[in-house]
Amino acid sequence: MRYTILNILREKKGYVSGEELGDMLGVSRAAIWKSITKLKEEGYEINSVNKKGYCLDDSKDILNKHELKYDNAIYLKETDSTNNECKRQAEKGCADGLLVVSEYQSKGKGRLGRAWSSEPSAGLYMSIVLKPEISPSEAPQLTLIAGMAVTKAIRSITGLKVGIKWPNDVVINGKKLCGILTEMSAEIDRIKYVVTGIGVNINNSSFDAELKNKATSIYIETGKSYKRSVFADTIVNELMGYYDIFCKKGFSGLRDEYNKYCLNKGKIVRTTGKNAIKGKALGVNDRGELLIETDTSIVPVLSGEVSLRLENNKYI
Ligand code: BT5
Repeated sequence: MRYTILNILREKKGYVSGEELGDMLGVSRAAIWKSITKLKEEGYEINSVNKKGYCLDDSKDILNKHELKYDNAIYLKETDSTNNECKRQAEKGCADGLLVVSEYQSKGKGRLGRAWSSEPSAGLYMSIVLKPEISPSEAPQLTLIAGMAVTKAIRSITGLKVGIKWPNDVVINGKKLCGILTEMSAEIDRIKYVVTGIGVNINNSSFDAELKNKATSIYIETGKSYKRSVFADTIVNELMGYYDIFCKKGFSGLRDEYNKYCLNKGKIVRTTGKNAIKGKALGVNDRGELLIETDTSIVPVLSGEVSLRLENNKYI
């Protein structure tokens, strides 16, 4: 009942008396008061004024199952990692498209054993279970698709001109706003499931010394707070739209759009590690590999680290 009350207060955008709410729902004013108290405990800001009734301040960023429009979602107050929770759900046989969103991650993960800093209630931590009929070697393409979904969502919600640093970072002004981690469970030639995890810095007002120079948030870039639920729903909708195209046509159907978002394209990049190469990035091919034009040839890079040289000669 409390969410019906919440929806009414949201629609009315002003004071609604306890009596009116009681009449609408066929319950006593005391029952309304109880539900309002519960909503306040969940973090909603509801003003109660004698003789006027209740009024919702709808600007607050509250994340819970009710705030998520996407049907197949699990919301957790805390988990080790939303990727891990998705894997546990997938092992229990959950459906394709299950979304897990959490307020906080105690062991948020990046790639290669790195950590993802997960400030409680500031960032968005979400993962989705996908069961595409593709070969394991194509799974990294889902990371690219998730990057496109996040980029499109952030651009449409905030107007910020974010882009993708191949393969998995969504960045602006040389700083990282979002990271994506795709993991899979597979047999030699068949995927059992893929988990794509997305972390977006939304309302973080600062970062610790280690991240300060390389991380940013939507709040830092715009000066405005946003609702994480809006980002979660928009990202998952964009992602499912791209996923549909991907399942029908493969990554080749999305390559041109990816290249429009890809900040590496046309820039000098260098790979790291053994046999590192340096050259001009030409964008990605139909398999999602980054093509790098060196002095002698064009080399497709499958995955891994690629630094990108910005106009100020700095690498990110
Ligand atoms: C990533 O790894 O960027 C993938 C991050 C995926 C996080 C999501 S959150 C939901 C889901 N559940 C998880 O447990 N993970 C996923 P990588 O490219 O390896 O980058 C990791 C590096 O980014 C770290 O070593 C830091 O330098 C930096 N970093 C850590 N936390 C950050 C943050 N909040 N914002 C920006 N940069 C961060």
